[in-house]
Amino acid sequence: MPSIRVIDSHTAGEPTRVVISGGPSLGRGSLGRRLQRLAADHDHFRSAVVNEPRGSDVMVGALLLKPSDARCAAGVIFFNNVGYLGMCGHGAIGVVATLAHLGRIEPGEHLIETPVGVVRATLHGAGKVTVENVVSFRHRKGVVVDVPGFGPVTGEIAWGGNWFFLVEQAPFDLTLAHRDALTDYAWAIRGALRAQGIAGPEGQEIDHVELFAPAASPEVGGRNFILCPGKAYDRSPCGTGTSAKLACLAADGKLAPGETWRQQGILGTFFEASYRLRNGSPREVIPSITGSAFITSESKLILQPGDPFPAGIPS
Ligand code: PYC
Repeated sequence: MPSIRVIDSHTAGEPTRVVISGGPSLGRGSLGRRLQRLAADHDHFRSAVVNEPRGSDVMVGALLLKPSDARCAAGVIFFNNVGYLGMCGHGAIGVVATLAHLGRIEPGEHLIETPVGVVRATLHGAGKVTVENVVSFRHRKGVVVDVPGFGPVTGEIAWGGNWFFLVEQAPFDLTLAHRDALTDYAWAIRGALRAQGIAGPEGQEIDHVELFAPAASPEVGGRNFILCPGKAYDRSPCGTGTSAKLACLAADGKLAPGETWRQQGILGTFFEASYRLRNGSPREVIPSITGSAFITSESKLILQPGDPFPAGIPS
């Protein structure tokens, strides 16, 4: 009977399920190549791990793999209820905390290989981790999308390891009480971006929408609400979304290299973030995101013969 060993954690409220054994054999090669094989030949595995009845829409999966780059402590492919993520900030923090929980790494610096590049992670201890993310940049600003039911909405398109449409204001307060209205609004924006052909520089779909509200106190940079591609909202301030925000702030000269930005998420939890320049120009930044992950369970997922949902219930 196939069984899959997993360790669950949450980072600032957002869950990560790390698969430590029982994953499909993906052969050798870059993580990008192995991600293609996972998606093409084993997508049922993704769905079995994160979708109901074993998971939920909000769960982000992280398949631990042998890295192709020998400098790295681990390779990882992130996935969610509908597909695959290039990078995942809260997930990377969860992976590092999980490797520490397993006794595979000690506090200090470690490299983690992802399909979109190698990221540097520093384990400070007690689940607190800083992830130096992939190069992030703003692609366009002042982009107007006509959103059915809401009218024109202006935003920025930025890459932070995933593609984001960042909107400075929302017609509802960014509080948990408004999560359904915020979800509907962000989902309408996402649909309008797609329908109007607004995409990344090589036609990439903008599949994350990030809404902002002004900071409630001077030590907070801002509060956000992020809708992920499978219509689940990020419970954390979102590592890649915070990276995309840093890229926009840097491009506008609103945050200096090394300066701290405290990003608050919809649950009120924080990531601390800063950036360094990649090539001396604020057009490309290397963000660092610090947050804490907490282990919530160690378990074995079972795919029993006769189970009508061995591949989960598609989201
Ligand atoms: O933290 O980067 C992140 C993330 C992406 C999707 C959910 N969380």
